[in-house]
Amino acid sequence: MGEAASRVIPSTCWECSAYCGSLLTVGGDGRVTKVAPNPASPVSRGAFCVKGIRALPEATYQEGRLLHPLRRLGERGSGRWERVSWDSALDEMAARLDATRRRHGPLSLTGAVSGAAFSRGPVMALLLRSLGSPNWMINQDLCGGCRAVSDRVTGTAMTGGEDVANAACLLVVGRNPAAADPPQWIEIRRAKERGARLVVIDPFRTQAAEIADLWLRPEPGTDAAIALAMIRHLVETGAWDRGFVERHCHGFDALAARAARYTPGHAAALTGVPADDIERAAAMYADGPACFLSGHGIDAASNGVQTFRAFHALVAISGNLDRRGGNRRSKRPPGFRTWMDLLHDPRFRLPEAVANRAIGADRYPLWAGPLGWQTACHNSSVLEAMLTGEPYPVRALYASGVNIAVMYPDTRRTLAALRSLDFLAVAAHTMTPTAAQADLVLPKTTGLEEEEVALNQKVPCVTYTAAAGPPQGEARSDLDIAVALLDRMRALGAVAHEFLPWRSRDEFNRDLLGDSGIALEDLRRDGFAEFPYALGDFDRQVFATPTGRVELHSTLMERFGLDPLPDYVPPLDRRAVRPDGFPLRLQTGMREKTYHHSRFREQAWARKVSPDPKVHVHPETAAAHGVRDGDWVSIETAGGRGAVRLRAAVTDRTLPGTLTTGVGWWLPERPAPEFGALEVNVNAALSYTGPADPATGSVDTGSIPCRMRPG
Ligand SMILES: Nc1nc2c(c(=O)[nH]1)N[C@H]1C(S)=C(S)[C@@H](COP(=O)(O)OP(=O)(O)OC[C@H]3O[C@@H](n4cnc5c(=O)[nH]c(N)nc54)[C@H](O)[C@@H]3O)O[C@H]1N2
Ligand SMILES: Nc1nc2c(c(=O)[nH]1)N[C@H]1C(S)=C(S)[C@@H](COP(=O)(O)OP(=O)(O)OC[C@H]3O[C@@H](n4cnc5c(=O)[nH]c(N)nc54)[C@H](O)[C@@H]3O)O[C@H]1N2
Ligand code: SF4
Ligand SMILES: [Mo]
Repeated sequence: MGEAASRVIPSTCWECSAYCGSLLTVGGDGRVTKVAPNPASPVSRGAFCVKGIRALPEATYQEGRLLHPLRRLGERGSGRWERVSWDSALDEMAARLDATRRRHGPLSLTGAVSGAAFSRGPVMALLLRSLGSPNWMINQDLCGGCRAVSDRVTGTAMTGGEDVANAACLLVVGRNPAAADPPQWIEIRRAKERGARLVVIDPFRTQAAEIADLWLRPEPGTDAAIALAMIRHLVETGAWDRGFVERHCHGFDALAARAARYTPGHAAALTGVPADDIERAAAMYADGPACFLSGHGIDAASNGVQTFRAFHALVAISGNLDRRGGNRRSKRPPGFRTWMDLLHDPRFRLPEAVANRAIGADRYPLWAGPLGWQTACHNSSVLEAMLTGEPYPVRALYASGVNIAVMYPDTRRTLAALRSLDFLAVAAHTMTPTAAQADLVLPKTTGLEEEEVALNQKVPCVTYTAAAGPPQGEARSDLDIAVALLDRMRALGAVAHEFLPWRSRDEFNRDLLGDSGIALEDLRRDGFAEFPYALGDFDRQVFATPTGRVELHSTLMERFGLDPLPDYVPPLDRRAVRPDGFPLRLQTGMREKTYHHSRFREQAWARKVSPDPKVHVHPETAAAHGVRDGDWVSIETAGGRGAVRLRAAVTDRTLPGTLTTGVGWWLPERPAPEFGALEVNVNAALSYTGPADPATGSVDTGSIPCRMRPG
């Protein structure tokens, strides 16, 4: 073990989508003794956070980590388990999935994973497709799905490519980088120091808002009106890029006509932001190069795609697309395959008739099924199928790397759906409220134990995560589990297609690298590989839309009966007559520095830093409700199925009448199987069946009418 045998290897943290470069000190026994930032990483340039330094090693080496497969004893959720071998776990999983397939058909099998931002996304999708099912659930309807679909139909292909370092103006909308993306937060402050102007649009006074040159504070969910008024301003003042628009955009006149309705006065009335400030924001943005940074605050909403369409159109007509200091389009080394490519690869395509039956593909074709962004299905509809058998039965689920019982809205409904299944397997690191409902729990490798190769969206480079040492206990990677499971399914005659051709992670990663000229060995040595790229190469890297142009007027949206032009769609709490008794409005999802969603709630240091689920309440609202700072309060939403108990933080950072909270709370020390997830988890109070974005099927995680009482 001795110190003498220690070595330092470059890697990449994958605990969040910042993908910081790291340096791992590994002892002779393969244990990581230290995680430090890698100053050479072009992605993070030496930035890092406590989750990478502290939470990841603790998640890997902590007592209480799941180290062996577990098989349920007694009733589902009874909390009684027996340790079994991998062979017996996989034999049972194969037999149970096969029995379900024989009884209800292959479409009754489904998977759940976070999405194609990690290799486990395509692995899950291709595993299910190999078994003949197009159904796999992703988190993204609740995360970045609206911006992704807008980006795709508009043809901007720019999510992630913010060139903060070279921008003269930064437009930060619905994003809280100080908590959610430490490297980006450092970059923003650096840009500000060198004189870049910062415009922040956020109803909450974030750290970014505090240092902004101009802070617009809209009523939640009304941002599209600001974007359209900014477009109008650019059109009126001639500050749009005529050359780019004429050569590369489709539908400018129609957009201009739509935006003409959004005079500063009208937008001010809709958003609560003074008309002068909207005009000032537009003028500052027009004086570019300007970079648009967006986040969850305007995503995951029933008007999310339209809001993003307005901002994406603004980026395009101002000439900031794929321009130095603007928003870079996604770049790649020729010959490199991304995880997303695997999802759309003709080699791995299900027969059309099967693919089209993905749950939700009929209602949300731009989201679910073969034409959808990630070809996944529509989660809430899948839960409904589990509960009702409509449109067809979904009877077995394999969930990996997601804690859906906590992270999907309407916890009671999700738990009921999980309990109704004939078979549930969950791969996880700890016994979560999701894993606690399983028939089989499979121990998963962590980000210190798996080798991963990824195309970075923020900085044009390929990043590398090292398998620093052997997995603890018997933990296995998603690919290893899938390969071993498919071997057994094949022996049972249950494999419909050979869509998972890789036997090992090494083979998989080398296939991604393809003939890009980047070797796995180079990545192992450096932890990343930058590659050359060109900006503004519009003739070579074409716009992937039906017209081959940036579609300000979207022909795809039109084809599917959706409004082809961006517009302001009122947020949920303004759309209908407000239901009686819900006078306040709830915003969820505020990120905390210590936690990644529902992760790390078992770690003592993190609980010490952030012991309780907080809700920010404006002093006037608190006084009107008899609530003092630090009091526990109970919150219910219109359309929700239960209350959540949170601790009030009284502050004027939030708007009067707007309650702002985080997400992901559960208490591992509380009794199984819910571990407090019905009490302190905000999703216990939300609905997953309310109004949904017509393109993505996303429900609102903000702008939700609610009420609060002390206690
Ligand atoms: N520490 C930590 N970091 C994380 C995560 C984590 O759990 N913990 N999660 C990661 C993941 S998966 C994601 S998706 C990202 C999310 O990270 P971000 O995209 O930065 O999202 P949030 O941190 O939720 O910040 C959203 C901001 O939008 C504001 N907002 C809310 N409603 C509105 C609105 O209607 N209009 C406008 N303009 N603003 C609004 C909120 O006040 C808040 O400041 O963070 C990633 N990083
Ligand atoms: N109301 C509301 N709901 C939300 C949100 C919100 O703002 N408001 N945010 C949404 C967003 S943006 C997102 S991204 C989702 C997040 O939803 P999830 O992805 O379900 O959230 P996590 O807590 O990160 O769950 C990850 C689980 O996977 C395990 N895990 C961690 N790392 C690995 C790994 O490397 N491999 C595997 N196999 N497992 C791993 C962890 O043990 C943990 O239990 O939640 C969404 N839900
Ligand atoms: S911000 Fe923290 S958790 Fe996210 S990748 Fe960087 S070190 Fe890891
Ligand atoms: Mo997310």
